[in-house]
Amino acid sequence: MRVDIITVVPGLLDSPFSHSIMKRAQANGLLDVQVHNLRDHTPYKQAQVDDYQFGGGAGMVLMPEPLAILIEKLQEERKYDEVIYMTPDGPTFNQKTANRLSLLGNLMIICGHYKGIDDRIRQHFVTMEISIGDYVLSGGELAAAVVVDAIGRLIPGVLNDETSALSDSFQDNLLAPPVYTRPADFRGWKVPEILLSGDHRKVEEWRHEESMKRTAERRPDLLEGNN
Ligand code: 6GU
Repeated sequence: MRVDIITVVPGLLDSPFSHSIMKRAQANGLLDVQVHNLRDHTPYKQAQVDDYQFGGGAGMVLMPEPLAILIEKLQEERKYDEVIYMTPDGPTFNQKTANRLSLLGNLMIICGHYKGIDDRIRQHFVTMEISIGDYVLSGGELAAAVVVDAIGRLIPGVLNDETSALSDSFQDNLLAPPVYTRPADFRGWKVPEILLSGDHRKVEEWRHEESMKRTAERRPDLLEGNN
């Protein structure tokens, strides 16, 4: 999967894809994340990319021209399955959306800053909008990192143990069960006996029950199928 991210703060995206699973996905050629600095593509002097909003009011807006120039330059190089705008007023991101996007080939992600981007870019280029929750971040970059991480780990071949994404919380609208590792007795706090039994069928039954219990306690909305 190829992901092109447009931002005015590229430094915010230096690290998120340089470690752990995202690093390995890129090293293995399964994921290619390219970050583009909008300022490198503006036709305006002093690398201007934003301006005051028409009608007045506080806060700058990313101008349409630099965005259109960069978007069209990228679109000349490849066809994008989605042109995504990160915005708190978009539909909330969830595992179902992550699953769908993980099967696509080329994604473009536009990060807004300040008050956002000129609405004409949303109307004429953007095919999909994403929010990561009901709170406001100072820009779309951290949200884009969240989305690319959630999608990237789902790309076939990225995780070592292919089944491990299947047992994630939310994959079946259930939260994951508790997990334990050595020692079996830590300060007198014991691991549930069944996990030490070696009876895989019993273990799976136990895990399923714990998932149900956890979900009922913490996220009853998931059991009601409201997500
Ligand atoms: Cl995608 N962008 C910004 N700026 N704030 C957010 C968000 C996105 N999702 C939640 N809050």
